Amino acid sequence: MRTVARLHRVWALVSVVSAAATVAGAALLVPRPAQAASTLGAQAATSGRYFGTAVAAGRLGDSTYSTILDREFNMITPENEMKWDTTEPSRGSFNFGPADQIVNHAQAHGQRMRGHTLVWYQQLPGWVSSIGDANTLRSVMDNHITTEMTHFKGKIYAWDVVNEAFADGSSQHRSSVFQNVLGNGFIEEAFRTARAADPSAKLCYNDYNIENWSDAKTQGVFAMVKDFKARGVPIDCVGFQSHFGSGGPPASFQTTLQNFAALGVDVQLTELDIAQAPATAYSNTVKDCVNVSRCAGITVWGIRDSDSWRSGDNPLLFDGNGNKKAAYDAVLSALGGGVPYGGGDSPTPPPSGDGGCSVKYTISSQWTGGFGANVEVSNLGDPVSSWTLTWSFGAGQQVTQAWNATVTQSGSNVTAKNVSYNGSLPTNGSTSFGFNGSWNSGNPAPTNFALNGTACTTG
Ligand code: 9MR
Repeated sequence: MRTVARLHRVWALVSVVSAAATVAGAALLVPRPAQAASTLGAQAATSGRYFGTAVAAGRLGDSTYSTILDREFNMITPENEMKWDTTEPSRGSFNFGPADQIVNHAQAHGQRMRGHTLVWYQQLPGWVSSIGDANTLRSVMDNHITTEMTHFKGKIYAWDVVNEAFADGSSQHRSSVFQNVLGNGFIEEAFRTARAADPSAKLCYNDYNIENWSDAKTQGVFAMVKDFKARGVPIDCVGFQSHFGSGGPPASFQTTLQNFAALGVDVQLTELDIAQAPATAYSNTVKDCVNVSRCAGITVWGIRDSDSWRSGDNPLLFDGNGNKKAAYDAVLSALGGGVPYGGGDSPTPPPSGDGGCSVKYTISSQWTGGFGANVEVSNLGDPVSSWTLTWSFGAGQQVTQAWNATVTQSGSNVTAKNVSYNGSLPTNGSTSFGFNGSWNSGNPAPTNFALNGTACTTG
């Protein structure tokens, strides 16, 4: 018996060695595509971005889970562990244990952290939601922000300072104890307090259903960020949660990201998941980010389908066994394109004083009979407080819907006017707007743009 067992062992060893030799030989003869050697995090890093996931502390002991986590992801958001009900379950009594577990894991594996979240109407303990006195609530909120941020100081790349403060389908704040007791100013108060607590962390506003440019909620958040930037209220980034149906992102998502970025904030996709995870929907989403230079990175909301808060939708990049899905390959490949993070989304305009204007006209998508276009106009002359951009279509195209500008058309002549928030264009300032249109025989780009009557260069 002993001899037989030893023989088996020897044979097993020989098999392993010869299998390894075969694999090594094949690798020498048939070079694998470069992409196959990459991971989501490494591929995102080639353009200066990160690729992250939500992590649950309770799953770190699952080796399938942690193996994928450490191989693929270089940014981590705690799924629940930094929320108020966990971190301050009763007033002044803080519990950072579960979150520390995740932060320690991240530090040991070279991963950065997004902090999620300091002020949110959900997962909020009853002792907070029952406060009715403004002074008490203000001091409780500020103390919560300061204590939690101080605990993690220097370890967090970006904080979701305020989460989901806007009402669904509306440009107004939702009802919450913070809104109802402190009024509109609670968001500003939270951001100012956060900046003082950890000046090195990026401060984000995070929300869902703000991906479609024409939605009222998107416009409400946009107006808030614009106002914060104008008044010097500290804000560095906006998180677009990106919980999508199987169709993926709305057609205007890239425009939305670009318009927010143009306010001077980073944009991030913070909780991405897509029902049924179609490869194309994932690919489109990633492209919308990597085409915008201030889109800093993407976080998916969980690793395997079985880890997801919407597991019935199978919305993630790995199946329940930890195998890569088709969407994984689509994401990896889409991460390879785009512009560098922070690299500038448009060509540097000529020096001021040249006068005139330049226009970059991009057909962002085209299908039978229809197309979407983005128009970026740069003012190279004196500052203007309102603008009209005109052009004519050469092949019977017709604008059907526009955002970020009011567009009318008469015959082939198109007139686009600024909307309330983007009329002012300093010298060398630029703005973008988008539209959908129809076409039949052809869809050539217009060349005769004029800004307030002055001809523009194109390209
Ligand atoms: O994925 C989180 C889930 O485990 C929690 O039960 C839930 C509680 O509300 O929160 C989920 O995460 C949410 C995130 O914190 C904020 N945006 C929506 C996410 C999905 O509900």
